[in-house]
Amino acid sequence: AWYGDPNISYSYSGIAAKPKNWTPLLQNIKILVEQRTGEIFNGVLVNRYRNGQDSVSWHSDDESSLGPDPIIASLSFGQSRYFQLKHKRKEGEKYQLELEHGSLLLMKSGVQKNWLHQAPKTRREVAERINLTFRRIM
Ligand SMILES: O=C(O)CCC(=O)C(=O)O
Repeated sequence: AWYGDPNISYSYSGIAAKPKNWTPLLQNIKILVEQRTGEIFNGVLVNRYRNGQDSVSWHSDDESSLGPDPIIASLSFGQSRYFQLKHKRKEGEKYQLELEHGSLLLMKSGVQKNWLHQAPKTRREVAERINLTFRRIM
């Protein structure tokens, strides 16, 4: 689901999505994320991973509506899942993080331009996870 300020429009996975209105809870979380990161956001994409088969494969969040150098804050709840990064040009340069309940990952300047990321499937028996990615539509 995509939530945000009423005037923004964002296209992802080939879908042009008008945002749902901020809920009071999401608005409060957004303010806390802005205070913690020092960045300003106007939308949040909410993804639910029901089990280990729900995943997001390699991509960059580099749609033109996010501007030339998107800054993205990713907040995770529930089941820990792996988050992997690989450099677009430097063969073999890759990282894996475990995003735990309550973790906040900030993808800063240059990350979307130079790196791909994914939240891969797992064969482990895992519970549900919710991930919020705060974005700024330009
Ligand atoms: O769920 C995650 O940690 C990653 C989500 C993601 O890659 C995205 O929303 O672009």
